Amino acid sequence: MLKKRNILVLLVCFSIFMVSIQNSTNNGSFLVKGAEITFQHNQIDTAGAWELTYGSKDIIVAVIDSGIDFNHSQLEGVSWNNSDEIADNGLDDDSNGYVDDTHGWDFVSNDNEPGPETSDPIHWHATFISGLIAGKLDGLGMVGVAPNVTVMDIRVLAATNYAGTTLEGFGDAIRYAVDNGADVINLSLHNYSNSSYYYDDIIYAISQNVVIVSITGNTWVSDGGGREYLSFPGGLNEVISVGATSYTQEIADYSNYGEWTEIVAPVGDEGTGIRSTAPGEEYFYGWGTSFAAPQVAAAIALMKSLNNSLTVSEIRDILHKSATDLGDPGHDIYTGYGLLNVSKAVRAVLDPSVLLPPDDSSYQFLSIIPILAVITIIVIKKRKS
Ligand SMILES: [Ca+2]
Ligand SMILES: [Ca+2]
Ligand SMILES: [Ca+2]
Ligand SMILES: [Ca+2]
Repeated sequence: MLKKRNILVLLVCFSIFMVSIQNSTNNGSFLVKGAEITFQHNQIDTAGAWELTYGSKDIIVAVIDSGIDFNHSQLEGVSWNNSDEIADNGLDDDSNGYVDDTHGWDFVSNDNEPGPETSDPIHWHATFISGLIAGKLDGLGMVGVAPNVTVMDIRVLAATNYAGTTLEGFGDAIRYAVDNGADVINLSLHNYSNSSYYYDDIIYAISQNVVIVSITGNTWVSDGGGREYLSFPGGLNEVISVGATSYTQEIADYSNYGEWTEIVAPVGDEGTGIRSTAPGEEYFYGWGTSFAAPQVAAAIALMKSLNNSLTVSEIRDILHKSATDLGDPGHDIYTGYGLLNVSKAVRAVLDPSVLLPPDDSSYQFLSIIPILAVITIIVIKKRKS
């Protein structure tokens, strides 16, 4: 009986709304170390965070997605490697349940090569996400929010970018990430029905202090009625649900929303979007909430690079309080607590006082400035006369 239900679930799991691609140019970019810092870095103040850290190699972001092309020059040296596993000896040397898993696992084909294979092509989605997380800061191509962290490659999506595994397989993928040292898990995928098949694995991750970041999803309905739509795992209380904003910092036309929206990150408008890495040394533009979540996951990786003893709830609290409020004051259903502010979130790890509202004395100081200016003008006038 249970088996039959599993098969039914398999047929409906993970309808991923992604993203068309086209070339475009974005305004509002500036240069850091010769690299073009595009609009999203400008809006979330990535460069401010980099004054404290580019991330630590010890911090691992698991990208549970479509498989990553680490041969891309901007992703060189980014891949997690399982140092406890000996390659190609047919043995599970580290006894983690997976044979020869030297750099992640493919839960679609059930093999040790989550990345590109001739016989089993990957979709570009995960490579694009990995660039947004950890693309190198070398003045070429593009750069991620946390250019010095490590990315773990775990594949659950088939070459079509839709479900390639069962919901239990998805749960196993989460558990693999946790058991092999992930600090943050990025889940840029969603399903319209909740499932108990992987809920215990989500709970397990949180119990091991692993933060899970997911998406509000995209329904592409522009008339307003259909976009308030709950999907999973982003809709779970335990998971950070990230929506997307336009170039002008409004909720993007394609971004789902609701009470469960926790924070938003800039992806840009439908039809132009954001730039990142793609398989075969390519750069694509894409849009969708899939590319908002990795910016938040990378921000958390920077925070953990400074202090890896922060709890999941402490990290969420900092993200809420450091976010730039958008729309109606306070948390709202469209943009949650507001736009990701990486600089402020990272600073708050070392100095929580940056999260406090400005106190009265500083307001009084500001109000003195125009009075002083008026006095100065009067003095100058008097001297002239
Ligand atoms: Ca193993
Ligand atoms: Ca082995
Ligand atoms: Ca494979
Ligand atoms: Ca608000």
